Amino acid sequence: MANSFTLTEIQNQGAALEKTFDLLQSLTFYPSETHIFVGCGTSFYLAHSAAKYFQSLTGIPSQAAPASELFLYPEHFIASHKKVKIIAISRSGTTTEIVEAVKSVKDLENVDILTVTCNNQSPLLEWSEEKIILSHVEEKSVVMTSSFTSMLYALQLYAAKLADSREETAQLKLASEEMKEVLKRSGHLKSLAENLDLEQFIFLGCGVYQGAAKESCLKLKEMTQTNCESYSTLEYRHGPISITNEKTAIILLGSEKTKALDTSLLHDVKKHGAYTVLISDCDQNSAAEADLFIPVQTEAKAPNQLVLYLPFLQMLAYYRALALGLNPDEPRHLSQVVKLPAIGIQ
Ligand code: F1P
Repeated sequence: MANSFTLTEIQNQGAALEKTFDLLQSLTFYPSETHIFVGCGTSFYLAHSAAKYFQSLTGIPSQAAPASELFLYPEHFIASHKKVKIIAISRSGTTTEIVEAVKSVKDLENVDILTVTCNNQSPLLEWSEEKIILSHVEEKSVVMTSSFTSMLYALQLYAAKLADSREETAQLKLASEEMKEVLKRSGHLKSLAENLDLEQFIFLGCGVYQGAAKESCLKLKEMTQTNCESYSTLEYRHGPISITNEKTAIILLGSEKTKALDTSLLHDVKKHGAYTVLISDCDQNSAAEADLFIPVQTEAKAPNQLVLYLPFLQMLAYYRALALGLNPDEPRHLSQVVKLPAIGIQ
């Protein structure tokens, strides 16, 4: 497909990250006692990874929540004696649940809002003490690709700022510079995508890689309606492994830290017939159990290199959509923004 918005947006991620880096250098932020990262769909999976990255860098307790749960169960997330920062993440800035979530907590005395969005007209901005507006990420597609990497990257830079870590900022800069090289290799999963004998795809990852694995699963589901699931890596043995057979592809987002565990899991699922893919910053020798190994070659130390895992997985979904005769720009039953009629929050 020569004129696919999705493809163009995936391919332009490198340039978008560089602009995001420059923007973040000009912004100032203030700490808070706890952080809650909220979003819907892709933006929620981003929240997963961002919260873990943030806590590991700053030591500030952080968690992720679907935006809907913040307005339904605020007591699960907000303690009256603690100062809380809500990180509201939304490409459109207009998704009903995120708007309702922010509306429901914005006037609480102990709550501040930081909005991260690609829409400078979002109503969230008016209610926010702090703002990260990535107006340079103008996606026309329904599925989020470049907006995922840029908003995640912005929140990594935000964490590095609050941690006052020049080392981490320098590492993150490296990652954005390396994105262009990664994009040149991002077609690595094309033949896997085109193998229609494979009927179910499982995406595994733990730590910050878990949110990225969930997002990769969502991309494939949205663009191709393929039967796919995602788990924290070692959870796969605890039940889900039962569905593994020779029509299963297991795609593991691994890292140097987990390489022994990653290898032994791949060994186990291969025994049940699965085709195994390892995407990792580990060396080739640790990838012996993978039918296909995609090295994330980078000078940036984990987990600053996280965004570099995504292009391979976004392109997997794109190529599979084409192989199935689908238009990646027009996912079934999905629109760019989910807007609900009055949802009657009590
Ligand atoms: C979130 C979201 C996307 C999904 C679709 C509908 O949007 O759920 O994850 O792919 O485009 O919207 P947003 O709140 O980040 O704009």
